[in-house]
Amino acid sequence: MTKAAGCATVFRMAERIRRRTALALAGLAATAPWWPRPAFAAASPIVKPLPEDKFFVYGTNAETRWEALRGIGDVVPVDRFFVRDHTSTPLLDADTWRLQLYGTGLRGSPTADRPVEFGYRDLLRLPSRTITARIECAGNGRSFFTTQQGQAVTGTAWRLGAVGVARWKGVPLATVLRRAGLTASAVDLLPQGLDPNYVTGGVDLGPVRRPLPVRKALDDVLLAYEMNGEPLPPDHGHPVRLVVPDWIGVASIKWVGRIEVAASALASPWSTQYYRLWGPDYPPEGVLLGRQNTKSAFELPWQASFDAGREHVLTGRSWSGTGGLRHVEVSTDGATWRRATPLAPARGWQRWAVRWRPPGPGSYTLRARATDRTGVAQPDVAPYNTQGYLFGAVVAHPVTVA
Ligand SMILES: Nc1nc2c(c(=O)[nH]1)N[C@H]1C(S)=C(S)[C@@H](COP(=O)(O)O)O[C@H]1N2
Ligand SMILES: [Mo]
Repeated sequence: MTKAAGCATVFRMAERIRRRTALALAGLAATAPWWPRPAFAAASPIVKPLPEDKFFVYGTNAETRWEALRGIGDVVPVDRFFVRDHTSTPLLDADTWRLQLYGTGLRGSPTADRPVEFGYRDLLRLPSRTITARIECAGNGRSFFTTQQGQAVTGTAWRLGAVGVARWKGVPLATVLRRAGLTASAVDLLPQGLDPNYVTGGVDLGPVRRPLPVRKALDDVLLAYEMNGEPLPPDHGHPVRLVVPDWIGVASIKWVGRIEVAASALASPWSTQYYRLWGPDYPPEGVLLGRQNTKSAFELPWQASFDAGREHVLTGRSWSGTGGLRHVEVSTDGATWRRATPLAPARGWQRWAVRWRPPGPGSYTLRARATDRTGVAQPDVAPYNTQGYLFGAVVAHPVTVA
């Protein structure tokens, strides 16, 4: 297929999505506050089906069940990819969508009401890049602070399924920033979503937005318009989202509509109030989160049951935001560890397997522990923080043998 034909196909697919959702687009901003009004809030916060065999649903969020990844390659299909919405999935029209860039870090310091603009077709015409990258919520594993360490934390009580790997196609953010007139004095970006404002405790915090250092933006961040070979689905940011490899999920702003580019440091509630580490082990002002940590999970249901008297193959995955893994070990008796066999190739995360013949009927605890490229292994205990971010300790996975 020629490049132009490829674009046309993508565009036709996008067009089909657009027609299906056209009704939703009636009332776009009549009166404009300083941010664009939310285009539309769907009746259900998440648009795609969330069958019980693939997801746990918590309000506006849906967690992937790990057993739904068994036998699946590195790339997680959309039908089981986790969703984390602060409010609800908006249905946006790719034809009228605009990316607006403004701020003191761009040549001529364009203002928010006279921004530099790119349309969907403008992005499709720019040189594209395709990457396999993981998106993982900073709160993934949060429930284990409570169930494993007896600590109270705030936020969605995920197990380990707030993570997924996909093939993302789009335009490097660096390309768009340079075309928008990025200057050498730019330090921070503030990408923001077009989903409804996040309101909590009676306070309107505005659109979801979080500062991103220019250094990271120029390194490997993508403005993605395709996921696994299809136009981005509504729940994952249609028509365009950021993909910020190895960083906590909230950096990967979905439904991105505006990006402030500033010659000074930027902040938002997502960098001052949320997504910081607070607790007795941290300084009073907290620690700003950026990179993800190292985790491991078995491709098994919680409380999985196994037949006694025969050998089983346990499979799982390990991953790290610190740039690759050395090895993974598994323990089935709480005392001894053996190396898991890596399943090649590893893109986004490392799949692995170990054989297990349970010694007899009863309850067992399975554990998997990854060691990252720098030689740091997952610890037994995760350092406590009030909002339960970055649970990186080894998870005790209960199973029964009968
Ligand atoms: N605009 C916008 N972007 C967003 C969010 C959101 O609610 N609104 N959630 C963030 C969070 S906290 C995570 S973990 C990821 C989840 O991406 P996914 O829903 O595609 O899995 O999107 C991020 N981007
Ligand atoms: Mo998240």
